[in-house]
Amino acid sequence: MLRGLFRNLGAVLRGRAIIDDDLLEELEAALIQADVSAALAAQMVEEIREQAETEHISEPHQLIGLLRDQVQRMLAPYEAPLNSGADSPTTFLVLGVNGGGKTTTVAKVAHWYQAAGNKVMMVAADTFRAAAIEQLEIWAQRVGCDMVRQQPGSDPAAVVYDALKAARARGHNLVIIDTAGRLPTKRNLMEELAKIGRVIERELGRRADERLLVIDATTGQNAINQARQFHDTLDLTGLIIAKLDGTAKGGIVLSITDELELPIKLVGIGESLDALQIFSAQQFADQMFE
Ligand SMILES: Nc1nc2c(ncn2[C@@H]2O[C@H](COP(=O)(O)OP(=O)(O)OP(=O)(O)O)[C@@H](O)[C@H]2O)c(=O)[nH]1
Ligand SMILES: [Mg+2]
Repeated sequence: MLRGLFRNLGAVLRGRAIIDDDLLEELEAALIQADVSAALAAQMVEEIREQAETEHISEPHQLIGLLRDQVQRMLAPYEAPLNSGADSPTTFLVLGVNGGGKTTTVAKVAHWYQAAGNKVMMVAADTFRAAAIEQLEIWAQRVGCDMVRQQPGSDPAAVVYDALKAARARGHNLVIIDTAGRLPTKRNLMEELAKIGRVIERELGRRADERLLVIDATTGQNAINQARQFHDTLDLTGLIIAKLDGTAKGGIVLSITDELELPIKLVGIGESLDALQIFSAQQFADQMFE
């Protein structure tokens, strides 16, 4: 359960008598503080101001309803289900910066599909970080799904190649690939991701059915540039916002969809296997002021 993603907005509106320029400026500042980009915050508040005027809304607390509807409207186009492949195995490639929540998300998604009766395989394509393979292995045991691994330090693209062959041979219908955390400014590491992408395309005859960037909701505006760079390399199909339970700054969700126009497929709301939700614009907007 999420609460108060825009906690500070409520604080601005509470105890105010009238809607004036002062209040609207504070509202804009509060949006920016909640990780909405400055340009978008200005645009949102301007829209609210005009709407309040035409609808003769004068009570500050009524702005909450306007904001909630506005956020819901803004985000509704970015709801989208996960793609499944034309042929088995459906393949998801999960990527992102260090520590964003990739491995945990892989486990949650695996758990979800496995519980729905799919035969899921996890792929330990983070061969770089010490203990990354063991971490995924523990998750695979908990989920009760198979995992393909190689030695630490081996070529991640080769692990993926093996995994896709094994999935076909053993009848897995969903392959979820965990990759090493990386900064998108690191050329060689981005090339490594591109290579994984090419191996998948060669083996499946199509690109990975989902190329998912996991974004840590607590990262702030940085996340937008990073996402753009990952998108340039892998032509992302969607975003997963992890750690949304750990922030009062839900604004990143607005900024990033506005900038990148990519769907948000899932949100992570905790560390356990079931702390995963399909992204809902309505739910997100409702939880803003709770
Ligand atoms: N509160 C909360 N914590 C999360 C969530 N998702 C992941 N975490 C925590 O974030 C930390 C990092 O998660 P990982 O899944 O290991 O992140 P990663 O992106 O795989 O990290 P690297 O492989 O090192 O790049 C762990 O302590 C997780 O328990 C979430 O939705 N909510
Ligand atoms: Mg990891």
